[in-house]
Amino acid sequence: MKQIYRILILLCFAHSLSAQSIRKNYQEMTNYEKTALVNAFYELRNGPDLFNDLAVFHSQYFNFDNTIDPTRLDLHFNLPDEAEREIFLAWHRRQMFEMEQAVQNINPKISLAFWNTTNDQALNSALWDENFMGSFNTNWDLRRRLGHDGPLPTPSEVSVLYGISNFFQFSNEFERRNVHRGAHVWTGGAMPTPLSPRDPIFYFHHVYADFIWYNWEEIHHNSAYITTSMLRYDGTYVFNGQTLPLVNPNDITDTRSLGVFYGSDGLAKLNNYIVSNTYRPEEIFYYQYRIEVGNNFIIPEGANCRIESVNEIKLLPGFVADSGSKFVASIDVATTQQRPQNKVRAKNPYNYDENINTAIIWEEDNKDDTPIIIDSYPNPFSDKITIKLNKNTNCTVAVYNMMGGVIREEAFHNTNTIIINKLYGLSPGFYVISVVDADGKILLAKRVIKM
Ligand SMILES: [Cu+2]
Repeated sequence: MKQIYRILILLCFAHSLSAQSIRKNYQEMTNYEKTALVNAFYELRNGPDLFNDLAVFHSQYFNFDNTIDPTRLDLHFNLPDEAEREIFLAWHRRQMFEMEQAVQNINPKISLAFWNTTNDQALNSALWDENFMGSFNTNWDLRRRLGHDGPLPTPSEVSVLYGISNFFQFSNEFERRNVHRGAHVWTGGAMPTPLSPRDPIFYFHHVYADFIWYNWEEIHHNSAYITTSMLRYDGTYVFNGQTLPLVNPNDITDTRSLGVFYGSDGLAKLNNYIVSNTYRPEEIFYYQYRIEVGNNFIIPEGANCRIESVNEIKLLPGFVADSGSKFVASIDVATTQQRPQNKVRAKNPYNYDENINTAIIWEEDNKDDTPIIIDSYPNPFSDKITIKLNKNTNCTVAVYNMMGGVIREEAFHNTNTIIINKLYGLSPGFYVISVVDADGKILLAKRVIKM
């Protein structure tokens, strides 16, 4: 097979095309990137207002306890008992991507960035500078109360998450405890409410959550969902005259499928990726520190890719630019020198709605070790139902008909796999199964259908 490497190392000063992204800690952004991102956020609120649209959607589908309306889908807290509806990490990943695309439509040189909440906890952190995230508080009426209702997470709480090998268990612990919850309650104002996506800091927080998932997936390689579509990204939702595509959460468990990479501590590794120009006519990967490209990073014939750094780009074995592709690697000094003008930061307060701007009742961060359901199937069922738990447990399983009558009750001892057999005699229709542990705590209450 003949391969021709076309590599140009250029010095250049001005760009106008569009980007994919290398995301990083905001502390690794250049001044150019910081100002450009703030400008883009202000620009977005001039309409169509994606901040408000994402926030209102997020609040409308925030969470419905299955006792309120078991048929209604929602974004949060589906684990442990509704694993078949779980979408928390994937939905927020796609939400970050939607915001990043909107930002890049304004300025293709910039990406979203993250706030490492485990080591950046000072009230006077550069994060909250008037020139960075600070000005939004008054201009958009966010009513932050930094540090009031903390705490932020510790590094060891993140390590604990990396140590969990089961995906649903990881996701559940992540969502309910400090690593996710901390930034919401610590920031205050809109952030602990279902309208949290109104605050730009929400995106810095959820990009950090996405980075943690990205790292977890690099370790465990087993993120997987039961459902195959997601609210908003189900092929029917229209924003600004465009129907958003259907997204199977299993298709985005690797950020590369969205053209997204993460850099940290001065190094970004681009690998196992085929440039497709799916979202952008030219894919730009920008990171001001060292970029290493290789290990199956492929630019096929007809594809168009640019890699930019301020310091160093290293092409490693496994980097392929095919004949007929276009590839430019450039060391760009302009971005460090030119700070774009601050755009006018117009006041643009949200309508403050007491009903929605009420803090969520966040799950207590109790370190209990209650067993959780990691799978229950099939649903619909014909003759048996299997329920898998993350650990051995003593529990009681009951099957009810829709009138509340007990059809079956069975105790299980020291097992992590519960099989309820011989259900073929039941007439077709709806039933409810419950699993209650030895302390009387409900582990599962779920509506099932008999075929
Ligand atoms: Cu959320």
